[in-house]
Formats: sequence, structure tokens, C-alpha cells
Amino acid sequence: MYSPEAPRLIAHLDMDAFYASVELLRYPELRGRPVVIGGGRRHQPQTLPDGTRRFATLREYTGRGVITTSTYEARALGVFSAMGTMKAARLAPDAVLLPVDFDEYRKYSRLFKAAVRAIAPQVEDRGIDEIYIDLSELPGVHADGGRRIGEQLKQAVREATGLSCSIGITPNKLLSKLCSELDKPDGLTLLRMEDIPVRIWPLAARKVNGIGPKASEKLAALGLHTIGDIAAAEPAFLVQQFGAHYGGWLVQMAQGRDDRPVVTHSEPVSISRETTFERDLHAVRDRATLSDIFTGLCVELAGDLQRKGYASRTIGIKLRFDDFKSVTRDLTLPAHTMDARAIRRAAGLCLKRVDLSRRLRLLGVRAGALARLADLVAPHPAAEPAAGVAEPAPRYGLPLFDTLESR
Ligand code: DCP
Ligand code: MG
Repeated sequence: MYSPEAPRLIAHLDMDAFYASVELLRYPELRGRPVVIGGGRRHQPQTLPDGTRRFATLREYTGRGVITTSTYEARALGVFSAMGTMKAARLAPDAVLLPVDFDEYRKYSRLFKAAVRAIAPQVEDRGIDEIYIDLSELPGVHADGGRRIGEQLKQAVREATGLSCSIGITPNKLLSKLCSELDKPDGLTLLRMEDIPVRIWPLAARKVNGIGPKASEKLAALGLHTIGDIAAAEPAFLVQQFGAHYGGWLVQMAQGRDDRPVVTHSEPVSISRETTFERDLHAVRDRATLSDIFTGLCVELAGDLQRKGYASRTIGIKLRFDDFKSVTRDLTLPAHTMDARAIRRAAGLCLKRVDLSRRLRLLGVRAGALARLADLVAPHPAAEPAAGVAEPAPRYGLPLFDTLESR
């Protein structure tokens, strides 16, 4: 029986070029070509009368979208996730551009996770294309450091989805997350604590989950570029520079130590929907368009909640203006809701608390304070804003988007 003192074996599994690989299942003729995912509906491939398909290329793209992911062939041309699509077009004008189809990716996400759970049930969901798996208690797993199970998992994922993934297997989540990337795509990387100096210390500090752009900039300014640099630094110096908490974590991290458990039951903190407009929109001049988009986001968000089985008590909005400044507002309701109208009403009240004189580039709606529907005794699908939260008078005397009721 596994005891907490015994070394653990944790896997981190991450799908390879996930959105792009799912698209290649439908469009196998694109295999081997640079392909990026990030277009809109107008980039849907056209089927010609002779049955062949015509694909949009980046060359034709105008707009302000960003790339969600790219095939390895496109990455070889310098095109990566989160890059502006226009910039990508300059680097790889002939790359194929495909629209994003989240429903399809979610379907494959469910499929690969189910395939893994059938072999190893201790799964922590980390998003659409990655999971941690605690292998520690699987029979025989310690005999070969998890290699046989790792191969079995990759095979099961391939059979269930037709897709490849990369897996790292090590004594903890920190190391496994680093290792799943070491041999992408289609990798299986095993690592023991004694391998850390050779395999982990040469890696850039920013590869570590928990070292963001700010921390890695500060580390670099101190001359600490790799994980090994951090391991070689004086612990007292790190604590002095980064504080007891983060500095202390850096010390442990660099030695490859991480006790975090694999958490198999987690609840989302919030669910949100947002959209960046094709062009900046103004609350007055583009009122009808904005109102439609705003309502659409609320309807989608309500759909997300209903599908996932959650109700929310805090509805928030996010706006980004043409000067890239963002604001958020939220409102707590008297009861949980998953109703599009109630969400739209609450979001509309939030909106009244924002100065809308600048043009907008992004609009988002968020549902927080989530509760599982099953845990709610009597859900109130059309919860009103809390008593006492009277509709605040608009502070800026500007016409606001129509409310759903008045349309
Ligand atoms: N994604 C996104 N925006 C980003 C990064 C990723 O929308 N800035 C989406 C698209 C990816 C998916 O999330 O397919 C998974 O992200 P990964 O970072 O795991 O990237 P990939 O799976 O695409 O590639 P890799 O093979 O490097 O894992
Ligand atoms: Mg991935």
C-alpha cells in the first residue's frame, strides 16, 4: 500500500499542438503543412464542386485576432500561440488559417481524459489539454518508474482520439510538468531525483510553472537565468530578494521539491466569455452592435453554466478600452442563477458603473461564486439583484446599451 513517505509517481500529460491536431483529423490533407488556428467563421474551408477543399491562408488575413496554436511546421516558421495573427501572416503568409471550434476541442478533451481515467483514475484536470495523474498506487508501477503505464496511457489516448500526447513521469507535479515538454511531440520522459542536475538545471527559469514574466525578469536582472542558477544561489539571498514565501518556494523548486497532491476533485472558481472586436466600438455610436454582442456573451455564458451544471452568484464584466486600459465591475446576486436574462440584467447594472466615453476593444462577462447545481436546494433561475442594491444612477450621463427587457 502506498504511504505518504514512499516516493510518488506523478504523470503530467499534455496533448501535442492540441487544437491544430484536432483540426488535422478533419482535414488530413493539411498534414505536413504549416497550419494556424485562430480565424473566425469567414475562414471556414470551402468545399469546391470537385470535392476538394479550399483553405484560407494567413496572407488573406486582416483583423486583430491572435493565434491560439499552430502546427509544429508553423512553429518552425516562428509562429506560436498568442501571437497576433497579422504578425504571423508576415512570418508565414502561406500557412493555412482555420477558425477556432471550441466545441470540437472540448469533445476531444473529454475523450482523452476518459481514456486516461479508464487506466489511471487519479486524475487532476488542468484545462482543455492537460492533466496530472497520480500513478503511485497502480500495481507494479514502481518497478519501471512508470514506463509501461506511460506507454499504455499514450496508446489509449491515441486509440480514443487519433491524437498524440507527451507525458512526463517523475516524483512530483513540478518535475512532471517540466518533463512533459522535454520530448514533445509524442514524448515519454521519465526522471528521478538524481537526474535533476543533468536534465532540469539547464532549463530556463521561465519554463517553471510559477515563474511568470515579472519574476523571470527580476531573476535575469540578478543573473539567474536557469533553474540551476537558482539552485546555486544562496537561499538567504533569494529570500531577501523575493520574500520568505516566494523566495522559499524558489529554493525548494530549484531542488525539484514539490509536495502538492494531485487534486482529483476541483471546482472552477469562475467561468467567463469575452470577445475582442474587429474594430473598436463606441457605447453611443455602436450601441446596437455592442448591445447584441453583450447579450450574446451572456447567453453563451448561461449556456456554459447550464452545460457544466453550475449556478453563479456573482456576475462581473470586463472592458478593455482603445488605450488598452481594462476595468472590471461585479455584482453579487441574492441567489444563484444560470439564467441568461438574469445574467444580462446583472451585467447591465455593472456596465452602468463604468465611464464609457472611450471606445471599447474588448468586452467580457464572468460568472463567479459558483455552486454546483446539485448542491443548491432551490436554484433561482431568475435571481434579481440583491435588495438594497438599487440600480445605481448612471454617473456619466451617457446612453447605455439597451437592457434585454427594453429590446
Ligand atoms: N491555447 C490558446 N491560447 C494560448 C495557448 C494555448 O488558446 N495562448 C490553446 C490552444 C492549444 C491549447 O490551448 O492547442 C493547449 O495549449 P498548449 O500550450 O498545450 O499548446 P499546444 O497543445 O497547442 O501545443 P504543445 O504541443 O506545445 O502542447
Ligand atoms: Mg498541449
